[in-house]
Amino acid sequence: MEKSIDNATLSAVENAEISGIQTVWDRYAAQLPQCGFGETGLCCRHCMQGPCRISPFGDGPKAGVCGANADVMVSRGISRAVAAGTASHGGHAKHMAHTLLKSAMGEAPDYPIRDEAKLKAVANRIGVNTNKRDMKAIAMDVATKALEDFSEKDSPLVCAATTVTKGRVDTFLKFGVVPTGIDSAIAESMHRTTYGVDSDPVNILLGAIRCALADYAACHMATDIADILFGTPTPVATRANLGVLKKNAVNIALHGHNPLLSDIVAQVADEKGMNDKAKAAGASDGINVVGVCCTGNEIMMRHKIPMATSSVSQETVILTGALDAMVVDYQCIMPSLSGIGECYHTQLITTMPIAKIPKAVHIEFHEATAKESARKIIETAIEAFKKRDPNRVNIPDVSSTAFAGFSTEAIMGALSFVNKEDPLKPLIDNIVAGNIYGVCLFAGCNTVKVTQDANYSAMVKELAKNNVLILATGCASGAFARHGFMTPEATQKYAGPGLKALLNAVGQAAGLGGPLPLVLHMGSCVDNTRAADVAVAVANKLGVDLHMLPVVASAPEPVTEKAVAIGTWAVAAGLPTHLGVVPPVLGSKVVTEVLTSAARDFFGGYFIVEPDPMKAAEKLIAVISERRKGLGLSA
Ligand code: NFS
Ligand code: SF4
Repeated sequence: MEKSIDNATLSAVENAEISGIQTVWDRYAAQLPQCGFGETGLCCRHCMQGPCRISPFGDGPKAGVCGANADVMVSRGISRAVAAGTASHGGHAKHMAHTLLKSAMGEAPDYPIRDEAKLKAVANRIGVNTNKRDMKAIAMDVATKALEDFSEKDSPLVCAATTVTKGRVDTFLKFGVVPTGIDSAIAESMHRTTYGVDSDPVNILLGAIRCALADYAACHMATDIADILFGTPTPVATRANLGVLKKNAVNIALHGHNPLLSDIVAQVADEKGMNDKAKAAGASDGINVVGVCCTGNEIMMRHKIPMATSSVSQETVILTGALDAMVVDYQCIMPSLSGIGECYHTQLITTMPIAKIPKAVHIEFHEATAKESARKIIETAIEAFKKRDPNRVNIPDVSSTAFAGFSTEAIMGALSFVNKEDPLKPLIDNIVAGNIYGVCLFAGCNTVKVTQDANYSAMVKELAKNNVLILATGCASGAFARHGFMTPEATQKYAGPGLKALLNAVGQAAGLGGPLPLVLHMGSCVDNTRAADVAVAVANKLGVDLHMLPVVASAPEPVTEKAVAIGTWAVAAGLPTHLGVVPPVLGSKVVTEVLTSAARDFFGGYFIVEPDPMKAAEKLIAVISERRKGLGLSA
């Protein structure tokens, strides 16, 4: 199998091979064949009588020592993955909410309220009085309400209940999956999946859905507060891929997730004093900040910072020999980075107390002194730059233009150029007329198990040709950005006639002088809720619920437990959700059946597992067609 279809990735990996450096692909090869028990979800280590395993082929024992059968093992495993994903997004969101609170109390001077309109909108939505109150008072109440969403309450989470359709709330109530606390939902999932608690696979899966809805609340909160503190994204043009590194600059990559770190480093990197220091060290182009993974998406949208790469190819940024510091916060950061950094002059800098990596320099990041920490980080990068070996610099000359920053507000803003009074009308009219056949949200990671970007690239072309409007978040955004799919040229090249006409009309009306890009970059993984917001607005306007819309989701190359949590809430939200990698559930007929079929009777959404990208696109188009028929539209 080819490692990637991205020439920059391939060139960097070749550098690694020449230098005898192991990358993620070598370590994957060393793991093969991977364990069939684990791959099918049929191993359990939840107690010390284990490990227990059940053969997926039906030979050998049919249950673990305690009697847990295949269905119990698999459902518990997937439920714990959802809980871990929710804990990740929850941790991120809580960090944001604490910072908003500190900002309101005057304890985080580097985090002013940047978007007062968003603050007011969120406040009004969650029931905080905004009438004649000052911003800090409103922010204090918003942060407090957000933090209350973490522990158990006697009411549904405000961040979820106020952002979905009435129909969804009713469905969630009917099946008893309304979470009443983000942290308590995670705790409950851990409890019910531990030794000797829940042994009913369907009940366990309903628990997983409840937890996934807590994940949705956390994601929505993280996005809302990021916009309040750093500004709601608006479309910007920037570039993506390893070619954005500069030979004559101090190159700093910001990798991880939370804009609390990356946004401040991006701001400080613009300071004249910092750039003068870099120049004094011999970097004639000053400081060049680039992004990796989701925090890269955050600063791409808000600061036009170019995206170096994402996800599975994160090591390649170091392999260019031109990266002076890799600065990380948390999540999706391979521990291998420190070893690879050591093969070069690259300084790995950890910043969060919960995410240290041996041999990295740890510069702890505190909200109270954020810019001070950011300066220290940049100075450390400048020191590392002095040790760079110019002979080992090999930056692939590969990068693409990428338009980013299509927040819900930005999309509505663009549509309002077409119809000021009723911005959704042009979108809905075009869906009804069939010019827009449906909508697909691409999300999730790149995985070593699939040729990097191959699924994204094949699927987007097929869907766009069939007039499906494409939205993207997370490392899906990264993939599309690197391959030039986030450009007006891609619209001209790949969009079907109806889609092209709409993207053109909106782009022209918005004064872009051309069409909107083929793929609309909606942000990081927590920003999947931005896409959900658009779907909810359309559903409300049409007076239908989400499970009736011709809207689908796809994670063609998923990796993380966060992706499992997001996929699960997408299904609960009523979306047919494609996965391009088989999750560890095949060991249980019951779980496989519930996730791919029965879930539909409960929530309208379900998983479509299809590793072949062309077949996956066909299946999604068929689903869209079916839903159009359901709404009485041309199919
Ligand atoms: Ni989402 Fe984003 Fe990327 Fe996957 Fe990781 S960075 S939060 S989990 S790998 S898309
Ligand atoms: Fe084995 Fe049951 Fe313990 Fe799991 S919980 S390790 S199946 S005995």
